[in-house]
Amino acid sequence: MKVVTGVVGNDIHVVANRLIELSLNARGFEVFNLGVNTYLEEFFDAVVETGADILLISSLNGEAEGWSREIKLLKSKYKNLDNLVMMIGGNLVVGSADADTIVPKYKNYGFDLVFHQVDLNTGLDTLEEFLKERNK
Ligand code: B12
Repeated sequence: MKVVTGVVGNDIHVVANRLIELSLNARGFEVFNLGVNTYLEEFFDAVVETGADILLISSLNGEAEGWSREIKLLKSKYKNLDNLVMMIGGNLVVGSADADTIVPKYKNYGFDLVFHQVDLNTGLDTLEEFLKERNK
């Protein structure tokens, strides 16, 4: 399956992004890594261009919260994205807040899978379970 990934907004934390690419490759996904400093339009354009099944967004400095509010509106401008699996993780707020507050908020923004301060392998295991259930 194809995954588009990258770090949203003006966020330059690159280490997790590289690990995500390597880990997805090791699990057999085809990865299109847009890297750091990526804007939402660029993510959706890349999904359309590559025919990706999954969009995996990272945020380390927390600015995803601002950007994510625009997702529903932006996504509605693209065709054929109904089956796209939307996943996000990293530090999903500026400052601190617990996952019980953050996860429902991001689900409401349109994400299927949300991981606030969860390690990458746990997140990718959950993604694989999610895909297995969905394809039953
Ligand atoms: C190194 C670092 C930097 C370097 C980045 C160098 C580079 N080019 O990558 C420099 C010094 C440039 C930097 C700058 C800044 N930083 Co900085 N930085 C860090 C630091 C120390 C380590 C980050 C790192 O690389 N970790 C190693 C990787 C492997 O771990 P990770 O990032 O945590 O990623 C794991 C998980 O988050 C998870 N994950 C990540 N994405 C996803 C996605 C999914 C789907 C899943 C499941 C999991 C997942 O998987 C990874 C592996 O398990 C952290 C603090 C810390 N100890 O984590 C702060 C930190 C991320 N930085 C922070 C901040 C605030 C900044 C600045 C705004 C500081 C400033 N005032 O200028 C700037 C931001 C610049 C910008 N435009 O983005 C904050 C963010 C806080 C927040 N969200 O509220 C942190 C947490 C420090 C802190 N405690 O305040 N930073």
